[in-house]
Amino acid sequence: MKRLNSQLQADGCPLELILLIRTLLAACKEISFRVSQGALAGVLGSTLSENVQGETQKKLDVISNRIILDTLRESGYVKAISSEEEEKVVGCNPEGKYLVSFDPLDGSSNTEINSLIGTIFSISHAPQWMDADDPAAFLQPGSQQVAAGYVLYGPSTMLAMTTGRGTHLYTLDKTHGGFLVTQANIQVPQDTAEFAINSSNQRHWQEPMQRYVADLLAGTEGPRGKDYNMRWVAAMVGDIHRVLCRGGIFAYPFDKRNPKTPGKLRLLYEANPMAFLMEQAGGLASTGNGRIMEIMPQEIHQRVPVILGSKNEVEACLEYYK
Ligand code: FDP
Repeated sequence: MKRLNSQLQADGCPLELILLIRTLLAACKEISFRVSQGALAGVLGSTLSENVQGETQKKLDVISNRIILDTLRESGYVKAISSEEEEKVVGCNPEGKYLVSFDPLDGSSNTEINSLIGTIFSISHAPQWMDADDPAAFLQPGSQQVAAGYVLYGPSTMLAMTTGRGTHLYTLDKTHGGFLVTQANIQVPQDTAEFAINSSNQRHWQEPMQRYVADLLAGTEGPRGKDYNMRWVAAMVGDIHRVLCRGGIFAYPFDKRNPKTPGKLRLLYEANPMAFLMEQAGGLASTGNGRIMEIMPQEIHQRVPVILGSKNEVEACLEYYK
């Protein structure tokens, strides 16, 4: 099986980006180990603090954030970091070529039940004329990403990653500590009969999403003419991994509750990297009103509505928004 390095070289990745990715993945391997220790290492449960999003931080959120921050800061490849768990941009090496955004532990409420969690990351070029701690450097559309992916801490530790030449799946071989390509150029099936959405928020959705999901639920008797199944891991990494592997549509749509947060998921370190992976695998990623990767961010913790997955199903959903 092909090793990570060979795949990145085959995809034409510059050396410094390869080194940065390997550094980031070294941090993820450490997180994978800590996560697998669970209660034995006393890492489960919550801290007494909240992050900038007003969410109670789990111990593993804090530990994972610290591992990635320290590893990237020491590497010298990174100019600045934006993390879900850091209110402000963290300036690193002023000469660093890259910006890294990440959610250190997505779906962290799943730690309590030993279920799927993961790290999501996005890498872009750092504008050289800006100060290392200038948040404006991160206000680039997702189409500017040079690499994006997630590491899923499940029964196997898996990596899904793209550098713009297809999306590849890797599995961590713990016998030698390397990621091996286990599925190159994965393609999301264009059609599906599976959807993922938190239905408890239904009353807060806009009318197009209400109609779309009602039609899915109507099954063979409804306008879509087939029965759909619903799956919800409650960790975006887990739900997106399923959609990548066997198709589906995942939505965390526009939510009318708070006009300042029209969606739950964060653009820089959740929506953009997942959109890049999905598009590189032949799928689509939209807010309902446009391509996610074309959004010009206004601030680093911006939230956006997300609809992504199998091409034909996302297109069918977007018809309701026209
Ligand atoms: P979590 O807050 O547990 O980190 O990132 C937000 C996220 O998980 C996503 O991974 C997940 O899809 C979503 O929130 C689930 O939230 P709800 O249970 O509120 O729907």
